[in-house]
Amino acid sequence: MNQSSLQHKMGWLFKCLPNPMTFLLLSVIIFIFVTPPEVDAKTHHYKWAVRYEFKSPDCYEKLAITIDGTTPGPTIMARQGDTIVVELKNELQMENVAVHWHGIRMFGTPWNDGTEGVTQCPIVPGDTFVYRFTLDKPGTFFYHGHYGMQRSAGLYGLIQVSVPNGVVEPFLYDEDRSIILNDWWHNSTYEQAIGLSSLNFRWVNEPESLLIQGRGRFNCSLAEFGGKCNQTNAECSPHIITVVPGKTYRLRIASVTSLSALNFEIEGHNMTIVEADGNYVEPFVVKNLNIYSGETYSVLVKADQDPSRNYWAAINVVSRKRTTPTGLAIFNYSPNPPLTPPPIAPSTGPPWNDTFSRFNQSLAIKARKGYTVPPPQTSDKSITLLNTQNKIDGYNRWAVNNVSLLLPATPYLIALKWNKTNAFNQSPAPETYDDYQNYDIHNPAANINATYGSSIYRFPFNSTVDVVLQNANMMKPNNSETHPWHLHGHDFWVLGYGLGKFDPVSDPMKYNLVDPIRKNTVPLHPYGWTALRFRADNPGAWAFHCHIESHFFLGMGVVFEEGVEMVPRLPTSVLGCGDTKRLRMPVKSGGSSLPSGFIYLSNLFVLLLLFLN
Ligand SMILES: [Cu+2]
Repeated sequence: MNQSSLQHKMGWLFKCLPNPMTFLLLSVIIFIFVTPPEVDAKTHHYKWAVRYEFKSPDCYEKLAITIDGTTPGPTIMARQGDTIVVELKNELQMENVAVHWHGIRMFGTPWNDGTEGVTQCPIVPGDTFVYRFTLDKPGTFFYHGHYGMQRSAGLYGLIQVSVPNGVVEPFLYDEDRSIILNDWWHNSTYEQAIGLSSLNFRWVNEPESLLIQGRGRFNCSLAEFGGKCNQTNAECSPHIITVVPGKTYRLRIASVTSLSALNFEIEGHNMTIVEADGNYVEPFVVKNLNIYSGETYSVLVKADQDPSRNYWAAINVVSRKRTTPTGLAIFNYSPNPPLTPPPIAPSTGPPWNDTFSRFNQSLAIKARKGYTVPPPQTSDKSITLLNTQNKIDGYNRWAVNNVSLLLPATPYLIALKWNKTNAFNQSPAPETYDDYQNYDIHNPAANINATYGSSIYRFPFNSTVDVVLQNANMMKPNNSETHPWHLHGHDFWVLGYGLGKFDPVSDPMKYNLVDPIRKNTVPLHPYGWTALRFRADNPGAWAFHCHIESHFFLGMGVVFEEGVEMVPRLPTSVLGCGDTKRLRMPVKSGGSSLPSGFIYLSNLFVLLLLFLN
């Protein structure tokens, strides 16, 4: 029996009993009848201090958000079924914080998703918040700031989840290497945020540098204040990927960029893509990999070239006109000196505007044979989300179906659980856009005005939902951008991509219902559409948004709710803002007001979901 069918069959039980009694009773039943598979599951404890420090990741010094002094922060390495506990202390002094665990579905702990405004109140300066969650699947994931634009200030790191002991993956390799990719600006995130949200709009512009594993290289002769840029600073010496000739490496690549779509390649080496967003994919060989913000991939690379020299690992911007120099790391064949530059110039990547080849790469990724979880063959509901750039009262915004999201002061999950109906607009969010038949996606909208909104989409628990993302022209003629959309709390099936306007009659007939890839982040290509299907089987409130930091900041997102009545009483640690100021109770260390037996039972519930998944 798979997880969804069990949840479906038990749906009546959830409906019949009030919470949290439902939850307790179910947990006891589970405890009696099920032996969890990961008997050796561990709990990993971390204590992190988040603060601003002067850093020079691309040789130019600026303030960056660090975790225990580093950006990227520490890599979390654990196994499927393990529990992660992060005691996060906000030492930013003048700024709130929240950290999202990207790709981890948070079964049973939706309040620990880390999305400020959706699942929790922000962590105020000086406060400590305890994130506790279970790693529901193996794969490559990451974490990042989800308050304001803190990801682009450097608050991010990798999560590497191995298969449980005794489980074998469907490919072989000798060692792992982490490669986290980012874009980097010299302006502060304050300057960026205020510029974006001013009536006198200031765009963030293209990044000054691209970073590989937190390291890039800016040409200091271009720096306005030369004294702050130092090409000999050890912080900006290139990242080194050392390999032994003949061995095969699994490169775990994650893109946390704030704006850029990237193309990654290793000079002279083919890469075999085997994993995307924690899902096995049918292996296929590429010379280079397009990766969008919010995506992760594993690729296998064999060190099978001339071992007497080093090679470039290079990232280049695609899908936006390129002004940022290539980001470089050194693929170092041991025992060559790691910093010896390769003898030839690095690749400058494919043409930035070759949408077609990127579109084809999207189409080429299929679920791995033998590991395919076919999607439900029909859906209960379909919504269409038009992506547009708009004006509201003269301000530049991004909108979905002409509504630009404003996160309420009371986070959605809390408002829903505590029945704070004034916290957000209770009328349903729009399921399609105005004048759908006649809307011309290839030209700027006739009416560029949108409205602010805080409505959400509410789906019956366990229903199957289709989402069609529709791209369009921006306010400027002949411009349409790539938007990588990320769904919290779920993996969805990618049923199809198209270029042009989605046809609700003929396009669904072309959906891949056999072996679609499951992902948590997917690109919406310029002037194109992308169709997804997911099962609303994770009780909670979940953000679904463009992963470009400035686009989400300017309203490009929506919120989904399902089964919120099944979420047990929230820990008081997530409360304390908006309408919940008076609800927050003093908490002992540990960060949760729930009795420990209750937490134990909820962990059992999570283990059951893992077992059945
Ligand atoms: Cu976007």
